[in-house]
Amino acid sequence: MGFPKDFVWGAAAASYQIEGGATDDGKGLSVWDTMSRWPGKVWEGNTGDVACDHYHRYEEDVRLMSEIGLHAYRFSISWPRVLPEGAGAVNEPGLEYYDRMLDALLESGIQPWATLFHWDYPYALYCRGGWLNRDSADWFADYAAVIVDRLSDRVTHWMTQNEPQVYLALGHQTGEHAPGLKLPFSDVLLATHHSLMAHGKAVQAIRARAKTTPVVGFVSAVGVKIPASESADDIEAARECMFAVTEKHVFQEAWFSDPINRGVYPDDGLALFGADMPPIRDGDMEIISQPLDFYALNIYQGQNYAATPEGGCELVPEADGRPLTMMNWRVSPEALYWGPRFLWDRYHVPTAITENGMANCDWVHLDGRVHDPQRIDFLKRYLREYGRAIDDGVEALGYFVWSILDNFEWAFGYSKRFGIIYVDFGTGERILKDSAFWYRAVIESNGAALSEP
Ligand code: GCO
Repeated sequence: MGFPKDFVWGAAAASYQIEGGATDDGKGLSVWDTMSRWPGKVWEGNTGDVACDHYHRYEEDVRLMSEIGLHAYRFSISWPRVLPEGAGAVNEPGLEYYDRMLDALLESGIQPWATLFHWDYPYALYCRGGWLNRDSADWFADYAAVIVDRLSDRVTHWMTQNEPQVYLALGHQTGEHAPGLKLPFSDVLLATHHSLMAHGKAVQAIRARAKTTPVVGFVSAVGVKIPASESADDIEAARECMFAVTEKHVFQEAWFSDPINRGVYPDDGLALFGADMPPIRDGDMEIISQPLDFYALNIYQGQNYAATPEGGCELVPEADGRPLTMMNWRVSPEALYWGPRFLWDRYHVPTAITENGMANCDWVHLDGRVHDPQRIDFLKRYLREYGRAIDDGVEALGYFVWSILDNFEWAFGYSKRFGIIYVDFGTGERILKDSAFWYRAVIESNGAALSEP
């Protein structure tokens, strides 16, 4: 299996999920700070107030990353930590925190991959209409400029937004995620349009201001449609389904990937959404479709699709008792072949897997260790499939396990453990899980260890 020589092996996390320090040193509130306090929104009323306390323990965490041998660490910046009101005055201590964290990474030879926005939207901007306000695209670009001016001497790899599908569909349509809104679909489409424009304007800001040549990507939550067999008919059916827009929500790949990579909204979606579509002004689509250096894929699972006799595609009924993770997500390794493959075939933009992993039933065993054989098996199966995609010509920059640490899993609070490092949320103690040691061997061998049974 040929992982390229310069393939980047990393792990990922996001600000609200690990930092804590929710009101420290002048940080403003995010919509997750506020919504996590609403009764019944998050499991057992958990909040990110302390989380992994990474804000105070980042040095220890960087040491652990270095023990695992990570080449790179994907993190996100808390927008309200840097701009407490979302726009305007800069909170210098917030920037100093990211300075210190980056310096620690670089001293350990770990390359930072920075995500500008991973869902902790400034509450003050939400009060000004948030993503419904057309100015939100400029607010984001201005924030991007502050970050790039300060950090781009040390950061080269940038991602604008993480999975806007999720905060738009779950945060603005179903209300499960912050800001907890249940808006009419026309408003969801309007917010989505502004969020896409924010992405494009941030790419422009990064390219215009970066002090070192930037490598820029957009992070998509990819629901993969896996061909039920490798017959040409099933492959083409799954491909068609993967990019079809057939339902009235925005959690559909092509609704983002076509505007971003091709500068157009897909025709089937436009026809289906009809009068709910917001007005699109001249120049908007050009802003959205800034050329990218990579398309970043968060892939956890896929479903099998087969060709129908009429030439369409259909979901293959799922087997009872199929393997599921603690999120009840399918163990479906081929998603890491077909997801990158279909996206590469369609857009020819290099891929990176910026999240992949599983919630496991982890605890500290009697011997004081955390044994997580399911996670090792899961990651091995998925990584073999990404290796196969690379062998078949998909260009690939790197792979990031989600997550470096157990953390605040949004509406599920601390009830789900995704880390390769165990965190005791009472004491803050960290323990490397077996999967962390296994991953070290994978990294050291540049993937050769994946062939071991
Ligand atoms: C996402 C987010 C992460 C999650 C992870 C597990 O993909 O939903 O980027 O923040 O924690 O994916 O659900």
